[in-house]
Amino acid sequence: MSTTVPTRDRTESRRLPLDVEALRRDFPILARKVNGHPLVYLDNAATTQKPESVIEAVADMYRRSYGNIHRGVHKLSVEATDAYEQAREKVRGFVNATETREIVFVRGTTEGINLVAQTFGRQRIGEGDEVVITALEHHSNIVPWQLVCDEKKAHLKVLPIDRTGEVRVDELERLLTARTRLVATAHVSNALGTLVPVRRIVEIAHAHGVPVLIDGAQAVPRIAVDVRAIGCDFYTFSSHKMYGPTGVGVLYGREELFEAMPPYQGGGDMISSVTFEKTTWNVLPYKFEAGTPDIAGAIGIGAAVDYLARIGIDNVTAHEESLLDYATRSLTALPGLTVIGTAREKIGVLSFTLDGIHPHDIGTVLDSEGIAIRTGHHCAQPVMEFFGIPATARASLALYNTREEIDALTEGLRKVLRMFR
Ligand code: C6P
Repeated sequence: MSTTVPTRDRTESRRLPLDVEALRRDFPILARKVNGHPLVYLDNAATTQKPESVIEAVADMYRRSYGNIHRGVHKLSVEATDAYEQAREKVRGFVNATETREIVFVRGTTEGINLVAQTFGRQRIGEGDEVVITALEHHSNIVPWQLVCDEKKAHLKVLPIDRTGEVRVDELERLLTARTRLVATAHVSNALGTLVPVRRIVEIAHAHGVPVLIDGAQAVPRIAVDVRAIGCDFYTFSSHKMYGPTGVGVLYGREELFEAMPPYQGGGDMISSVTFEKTTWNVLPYKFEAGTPDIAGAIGIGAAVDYLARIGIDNVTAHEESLLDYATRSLTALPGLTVIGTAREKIGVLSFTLDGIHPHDIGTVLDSEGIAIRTGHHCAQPVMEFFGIPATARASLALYNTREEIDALTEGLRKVLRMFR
């Protein structure tokens, strides 16, 4: 089992070109063929592929040291508990949280946001209060707030975006009132790739005494995230988008807020004592981890953190920036192609339309060439509505993608143009 990752030195910036060909060999699935072609996997915003070290860490736990955690005195339970808690410590270091008490394992970003909405939200939001989100949110950062606002007769307010897909942060001051209870924003948009200036948003919100939740699903695999430097109150992300297994994710919350929040779900492990008259809660973070968690998944996210730490997240950022630039230049040379989302600061995601051709047809033709992209509204229907389109085709990047794969995408799109024009 790999060792604990020390908290990163945030002044360090090791920007080295990635040896992508060597890294690709870490991902067994990248060697397969799809429809007779080498796989070109460009659907990384939906989910990333897994390196052997993550697959092995999960398999190894089931093979050699699997038991339920926090419950047994026997050897396997103790080993599993140690490994699970070691993974929590790795995640803590990865996002630079102060304490492991501030790191709760959840099922993913969606559950992280729902947890905050159903605990902090239901406790703090009352009739006539307000929650502010942005216009580029994934449904996971819209619907949980609608549920609470409907229940509490509170108002959901939306910070607009401009035609490039940048959040109008200059409008935030105007939206905040004495009734605002929370600001919730994505760090990186899954539909547009916009990198949202979250530090600035936190600064403005905090000046009004308003806490901030950040949906980091698309940021964590791509850029260094330091929750203390950002200053946010909650930060949540999914393992499966950062080269870890599905079924597990992380909710970071400032200890003081977590302490004051009621539990999310009731069950085993989240209690300190239970009688029929009264139950008291376990300490953090266990208060929010009812029932047997995804133990192997947590080990897997720990292995994913190790993997990213070995490569250096700054190197991943540099690689994806350069690849996005190359992809944007290549694709915009195609006739009738419009990039949706042209923010000055963008990472990892290239959404586009081709005049007169439905994105699903684009996706189907590309699939026949072994190229995987996502088509549709990307669970961000309000973004599509804003741009007046039903859907986009979306290529999204990971550390293992290459310029040759972008060339294959460009060639595939030429084929689409020949077929439909
Ligand atoms: N976006 C995409 O193809 P879960 O499903 O809980 O792991 O993540 C939800 C989620 C929340 N916020 C953002 C910004 C996201 O991108 C996602 C997942 C995938 O874009 C699947 S819809």
